[in-house]
Amino acid sequence: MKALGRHILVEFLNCNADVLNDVTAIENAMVEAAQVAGATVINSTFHHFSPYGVSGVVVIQESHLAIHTWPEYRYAAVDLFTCGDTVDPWVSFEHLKKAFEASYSALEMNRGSTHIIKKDGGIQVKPNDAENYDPKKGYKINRNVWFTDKDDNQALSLRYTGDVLFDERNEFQRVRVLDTISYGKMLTIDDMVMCTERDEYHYHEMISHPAMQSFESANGRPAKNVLVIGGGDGGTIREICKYDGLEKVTMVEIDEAVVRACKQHLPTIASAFDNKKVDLIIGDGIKFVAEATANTYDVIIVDGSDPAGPAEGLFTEEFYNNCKKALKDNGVLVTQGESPMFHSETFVALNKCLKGVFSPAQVHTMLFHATTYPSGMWSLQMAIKGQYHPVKDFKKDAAGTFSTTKGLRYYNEDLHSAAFALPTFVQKMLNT
Ligand code: SPD
Repeated sequence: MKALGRHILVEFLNCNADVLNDVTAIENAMVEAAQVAGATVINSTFHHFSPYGVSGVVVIQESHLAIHTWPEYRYAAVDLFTCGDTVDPWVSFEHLKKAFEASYSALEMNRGSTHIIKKDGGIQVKPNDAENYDPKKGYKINRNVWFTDKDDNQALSLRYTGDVLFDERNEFQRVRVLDTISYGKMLTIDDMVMCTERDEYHYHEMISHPAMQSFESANGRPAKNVLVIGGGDGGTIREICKYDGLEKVTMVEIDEAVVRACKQHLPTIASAFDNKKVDLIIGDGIKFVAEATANTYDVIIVDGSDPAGPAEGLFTEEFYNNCKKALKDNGVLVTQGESPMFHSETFVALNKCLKGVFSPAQVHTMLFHATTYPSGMWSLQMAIKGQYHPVKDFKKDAAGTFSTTKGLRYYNEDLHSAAFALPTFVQKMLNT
């Protein structure tokens, strides 16, 4: 039978009474229950009643999860409602059963059976997107599913088709590839956008070329030996392999699932893994740098995720001290620096950390447009193990020829210098 939604009504019995009276534990359990089932959480609100009991609801893109608890009876009434076929409410049920240490009885109902109700039967629903509406067939895309990259107060959402092309959890993180409506396929890690087909070149060109061009300007020769930490989607090594003078690029990615997902679903980004100059190491980049031979690399690029999970160690003084050691004299380091608007504390802390490891005069901040990262304003930090200045000493002509002949789409010789020009509020944040 076809229906608009699946509704599971659950009686959780003999639960852990303490858990049922703990509003934070219940909210966490309900949000996790939504996430493990693959739902996109929009919001949650929970309330503790005096002396006992908690009520709350988690609103998900695919509908909702709701609960009321009676700790004194060790009982919780739960309903799990999902629309579409991307989320299985029984996965949420299993999660909650464990969290409440409960026995149960449960009933599943199909809601809105399409034997009974008909689309467009009464009120005329106006299409909000004419291209997606066919008066005979209805909407071409009838799932309104959104992916949201957020912290507690800010978010960026992208609508996707509901198709999850890749979804794996491992000891490090959750890796997904989603099919977005306007940005092509998108790689996410732990519910954060890493890259999309449509705008990935902003990030990958900017994390690669200012550093590579600065190295060449400073040393009068192209970078030959490059190290990339992270970057498992392959976009950064794709850009580095555009340099004819390159001899070797070593890439150390901790999670082979990222490489596998991107080779399979994002081949235009993961296009350089077969290049003979690429040495891919699946391993811990932090350890790799700690053990690296001193004075080895011309350029080091830290293309990590945000500072949660395995990327946390990429934001420490120890890590950058090791990077500095592994760099040759006059070598260039660049690292993704988070956002002055979305992650302002990390942005400032990383800049301060690098200024301590190198010196304030050797650290330079760039901004660029990251249209699919929250706030859209993203930074890169460059540190130079030498006296070269990436704007004052920059050889513009060589960069211009390179960006034109290689068909770059974001980076060019003017943008190189412009990227280092910071808005006043950012200068103030960094005391520059
Ligand atoms: N918030 C996103 C920061 C992501 C940085 N790394 C992206 C990986 C692209 N190669």
